[in-house]
Amino acid sequence: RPTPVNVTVTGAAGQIGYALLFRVASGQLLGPDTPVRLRLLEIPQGVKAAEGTAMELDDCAFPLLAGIDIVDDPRAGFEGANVALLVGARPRTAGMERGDLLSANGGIFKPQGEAINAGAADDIRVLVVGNPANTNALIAASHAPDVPSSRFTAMTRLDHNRALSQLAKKTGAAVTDIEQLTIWGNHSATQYPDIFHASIGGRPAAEVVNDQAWLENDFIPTVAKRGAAIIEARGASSAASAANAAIDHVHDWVNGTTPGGWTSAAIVSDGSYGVPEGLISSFPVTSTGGEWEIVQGLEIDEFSRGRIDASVAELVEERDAVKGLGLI
Ligand code: NAX
Repeated sequence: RPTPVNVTVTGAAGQIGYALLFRVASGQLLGPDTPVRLRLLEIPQGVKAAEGTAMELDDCAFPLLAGIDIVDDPRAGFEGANVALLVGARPRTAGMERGDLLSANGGIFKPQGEAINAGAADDIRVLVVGNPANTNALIAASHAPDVPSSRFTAMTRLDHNRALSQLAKKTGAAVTDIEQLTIWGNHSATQYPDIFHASIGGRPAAEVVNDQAWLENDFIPTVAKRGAAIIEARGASSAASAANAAIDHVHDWVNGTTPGGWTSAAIVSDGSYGVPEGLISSFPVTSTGGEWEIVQGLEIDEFSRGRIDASVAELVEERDAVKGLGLI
């Protein structure tokens, strides 16, 4: 029997945690042949609820689940971790300024980055889900100097999946017919879902859609503001779909993307497409051998350029703000 992979999940008692843990334990994160040992990292107030979730995990008798530990100390949380899903974060509450939000999250992601640096396994792979995800990933990465920055990523896969689904609905295609769609930039309302390199059943997506007004006034805002629409409808933010996207992201990172296709993930920029080096920004990506790679050589027209630049400008602002706060 193979050695279990250590998967740490922060915010394990939250709603995404509840939707995520059962899928990790059932083998959907790493595949049907890989046993997992779960480490649930919560704040002290969250420990009891995490224990309840662990009881339910026990009650599933998952064949691949090799054990569960629950901790409230980041050092213990990341000791020996191979995969870290950083879900717990400080949400924006009424009256909170952006600086307050970034500071509060710096107080979470700085010690977590340090703990990953101190104790995680050499092959550690980190996915940040907790918002502001790109900048939280940047904070964590900057406090883990011994871990390659390519191991810190942030989630835009939910945005990617939302875009796939909207495009399928509009064109009557199956989601599996759509390829090479991209989310660029920040996981925020400025993100740019780009269909100009996508194909639907082998035809250029923009040609199949043939409706620039729909693209600008419907598709892009619907994808970018989907999170708010879910809150409005459900009375709670996206949880199962966010957990699903986290599973997709790590699964593809570890097992590889399908040949010829690509997906979207926020990874550290090497300067590609004019995105300043070091920012954690969403790109079209492939994964082989456990490493993300940015798809190169795409032609970016003026419309897309403006959208990408606007989202990247927001990431630069967030980076400068956390720099100003001494968080990176
Ligand atoms: P919940 O409020 O249900 O759960 C968050 C959990 O994190 C709580 O149990 C809390 O005790 C725990 N927590 C807080 N600080 C912690 C720390 N320092 N260490 C460990 N645990 C800590 O939120 P939930 O709905 O699960 O959402 C979690 C995060 O995902 C939020 O920041 C949310 O904004 C973000 N999202 C990101 C998405 C993305 O696409 N990147 C989409 C979904 C979601 O909105």
